[in-house]
Amino acid sequence: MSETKSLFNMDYHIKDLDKKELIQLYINMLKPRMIEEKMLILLRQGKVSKWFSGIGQEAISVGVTMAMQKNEYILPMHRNLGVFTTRDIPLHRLFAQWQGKASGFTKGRDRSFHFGTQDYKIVGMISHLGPQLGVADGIGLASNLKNKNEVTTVFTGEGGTSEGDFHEALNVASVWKLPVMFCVENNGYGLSTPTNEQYNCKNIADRAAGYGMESHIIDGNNIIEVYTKVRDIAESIRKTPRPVLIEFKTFRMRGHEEASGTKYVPQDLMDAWAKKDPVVNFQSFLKGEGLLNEVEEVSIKEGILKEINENLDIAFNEIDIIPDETNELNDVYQYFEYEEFTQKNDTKEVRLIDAISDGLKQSMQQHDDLVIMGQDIAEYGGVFKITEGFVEAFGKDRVRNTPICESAIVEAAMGLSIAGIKSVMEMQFADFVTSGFNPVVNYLAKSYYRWNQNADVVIRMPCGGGVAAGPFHSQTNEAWFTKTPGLKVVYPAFPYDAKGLLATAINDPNPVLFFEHKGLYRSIRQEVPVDYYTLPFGKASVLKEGKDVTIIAYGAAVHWALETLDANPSINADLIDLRTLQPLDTETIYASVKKTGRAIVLQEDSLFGGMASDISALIMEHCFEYLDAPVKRVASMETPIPFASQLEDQYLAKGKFEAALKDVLAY
Ligand SMILES: Cc1ncc(C[n+]2csc(CCOP(=O)(O)OP(=O)(O)O)c2C)c(N)n1
Ligand SMILES: [Mg+2]
Repeated sequence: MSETKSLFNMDYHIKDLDKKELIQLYINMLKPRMIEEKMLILLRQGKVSKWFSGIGQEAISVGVTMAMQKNEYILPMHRNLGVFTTRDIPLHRLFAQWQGKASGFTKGRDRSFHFGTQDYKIVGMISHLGPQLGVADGIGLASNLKNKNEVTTVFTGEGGTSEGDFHEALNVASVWKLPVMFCVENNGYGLSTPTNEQYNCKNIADRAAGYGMESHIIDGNNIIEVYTKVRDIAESIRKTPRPVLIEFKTFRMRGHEEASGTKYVPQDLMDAWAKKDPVVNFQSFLKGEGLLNEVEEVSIKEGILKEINENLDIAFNEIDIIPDETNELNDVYQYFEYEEFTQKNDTKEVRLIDAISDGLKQSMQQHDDLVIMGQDIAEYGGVFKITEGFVEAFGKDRVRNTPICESAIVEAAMGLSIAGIKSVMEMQFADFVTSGFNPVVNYLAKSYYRWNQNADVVIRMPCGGGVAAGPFHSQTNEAWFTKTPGLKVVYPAFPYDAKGLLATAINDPNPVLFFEHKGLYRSIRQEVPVDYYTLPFGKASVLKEGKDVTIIAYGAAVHWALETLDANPSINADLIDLRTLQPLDTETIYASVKKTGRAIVLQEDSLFGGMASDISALIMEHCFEYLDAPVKRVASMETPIPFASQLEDQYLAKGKFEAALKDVLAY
């Protein structure tokens, strides 16, 4: 077969493709087109909710998916229906997903294409667009670590390339030589914003040079060009793992979403691109070449229409979900059967920092594919030296220095989890989690609830004040995370707890934020079992027992309370160290308050919206009749954390605790 032009002069260089493959490409493009045409009718009838059209862009979804192997992950966007249909997802499940029915992929919990499915190796987007680029990095990393020679493909629009996630993901992929195809569908607009208001380089592909990465520009409306070029690029990546940036030139033929229209798009632009319709052109080419006749065309269309209608019937006939609170709550966290490893008698006195380091090292031995990632953690040993000697013991594959890309590394950890690998990320300082905040609270936290994909990730958070480090190296920001369903939050105050709880955090398949108080790292010592052991989440420890008042604290505040009690031996108090904040051991709190009738909650964070407030409210709701005094919260000042030590001393709650405790007792 020769090189031929289609009706509107699109060049098709069909190379080695035979008739069967060409017809398959055609069918695979026609199916999403016909589904969309049906959806537009249903949308007008109010039978489906929002719709983001991929009409005119089918060649990209279909060509790319056909170029991938079925075992390779694809991370599509909101206009990539063709990815889902080409992977042969049963249409009734797709339709059920769009109608919020149980047989969709998210049990009605998320809409449209916001889902993933391990069965089809598809990882759907979250609304924030960019984060999946870094998730693809993690899946690519897993392929390299397991020598799988698989390519991961991730999509974004040109609008999404303006997000920091894009820059971070490409940078990490390039530095780590990850086998990821970054596919940018440049369709002229991001919502109403044209490309000249979105970026200021000629081609998005040009950016690859800046990341030290290969790039290609492909006519996204030409199915043959998309398929054959991407097939060759993918094959080459499998042989030589590396990231490649591909810019597909295409156009968005309908509104951003159906209700919003296209008034802002110049008509001549629309007309010019209509002539490049990927389906119409390819069909005319096939007919011109004698590869498709009228009878075959009609039969193909009838077949697809029948499939659509039959599957729509199945989805429409499915009953609506009946809400059940227990079902919802049970799916926030993956079930985890805590396994107790009992400590041996052999103990050694160590500092908090040593306990964490030993615990981490033993978990690396326990789980032989556990990966740890963080800034300066390899040869340098981390800024606190927790991972000193780890590279020598476990190698650079498993002990990974990262670029300063907090978002991309949290996302990569998510990707590793999708590919079945546990990871621990060291946030250099807990303060810097803000630069990776979105993927923590929106991706890691919500993934299991949305589509039953756990995030087997621990983020270590060196935190806390009292070290004269100023507003950006002293925060204790646990309340940002205890607020978010889906995350577990651990906050030990002692070496023994830190080591055992870290082991459990790593065993637990859910995302865990593990707070480590920097001020305690080298100041607190304890006899700690030498061998590997675990401690359960959700069990506070009662450090002192007394009958007059309940003191509830965690982290450094536990030590402030201990000092206060040591200085006031006449005070007869229960002192509860929470150890984990999510899950929270309310049972121990309530039992103590019911005994003492008085409660004071001490936290290092500033007051409003912190743990102390919620614990106080819980005591009020559950123990009101037992209280002899109002519950007291003691916390740091409502200011950022100041640097100068006399200001910091004034800021911290420590200095206010003793008086407040005496007030509660005297009430
Ligand atoms: C972080 C974030 N900011 C803004 C939006 C709103 N939004 C959703 S899609 C979109 C346009 C995306 O444009 P582009 O990446 O070019 O993809 P296209 O829709 O053109 O396929 C915008 C602004 C969002 N979902 N997330
Ligand atoms: Mg766009």
